[in-house]
Amino acid sequence: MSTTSISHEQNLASQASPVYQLFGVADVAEPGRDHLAQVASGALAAIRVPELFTHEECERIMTTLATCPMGSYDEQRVQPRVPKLGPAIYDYYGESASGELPVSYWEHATQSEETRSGLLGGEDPLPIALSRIERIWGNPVRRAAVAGRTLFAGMIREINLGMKLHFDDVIREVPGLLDEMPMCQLAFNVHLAAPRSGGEANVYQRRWRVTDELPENRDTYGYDEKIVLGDARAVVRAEVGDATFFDSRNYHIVRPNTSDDRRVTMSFFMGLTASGEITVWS
Ligand SMILES: O=C(O)CCC(=O)C(=O)O
Ligand SMILES: [Fe+2]
Repeated sequence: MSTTSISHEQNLASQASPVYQLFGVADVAEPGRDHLAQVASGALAAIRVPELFTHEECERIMTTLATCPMGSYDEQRVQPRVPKLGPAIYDYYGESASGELPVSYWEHATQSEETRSGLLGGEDPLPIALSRIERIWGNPVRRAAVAGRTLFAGMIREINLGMKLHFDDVIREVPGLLDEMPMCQLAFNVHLAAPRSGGEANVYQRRWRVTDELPENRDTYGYDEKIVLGDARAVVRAEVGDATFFDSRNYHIVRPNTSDDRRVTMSFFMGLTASGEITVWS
């Protein structure tokens, strides 16, 4: 466990040239491009934007969601089970190595798009999130594509039992799949329902390295927590309506929800492209 009390801005160098840790979590009520740039460049572990969605918007989505059946990630692969609405590229990794997504992805995408687009009292919460991110970024934010076809984005996910230590990096997981290669991948989660205790995301200052694939370091779809022992850790808590952004290529874990409340997010990845635009997908 990292219990360091070192200030992220403190010079930690034991030699003449200065070194700064720069792995804090910033709460930003009025976010701008620079905050996202700091996360993307590794100068911040995460940012939390309080109430990107209003409580009323979250409640309306949660009410409609109660009427929608949820699927889950492949339960052979992802345990404990994570209920979700909408396909993730991750669901099709094994089948997308050829640079295409299978027909079943597109079918699932079309169905889920219909459900998601009515979640906010008949309105679609995704374009609302995208326009709010666009305001922060100051450049277009649009959906990512594969062979010219728009990908699904805006998965609704309920992680009550936690998620194992893992990273998300589409260019490492399915090289060449996206039409436009992102230079950096951020995880976006807006919290539609938040637990009173537990459910924090922990982000580690640690990217994938090849020795992580040794069998003793793997834990089914995730990785053994011993690989991040000694790495700086940032704890990301969120309340209803808050949006969190972190570099998903850093290892992260979601701790179990220890309350009776639900932990529901609308989630997608954001790719920062060379043109300065952001593309999103789930
Ligand atoms: O729910 C969260 O806080 C993070 C989940 C996650 O693993 C991700 O968004 O990549
Ligand atoms: Fe993740």
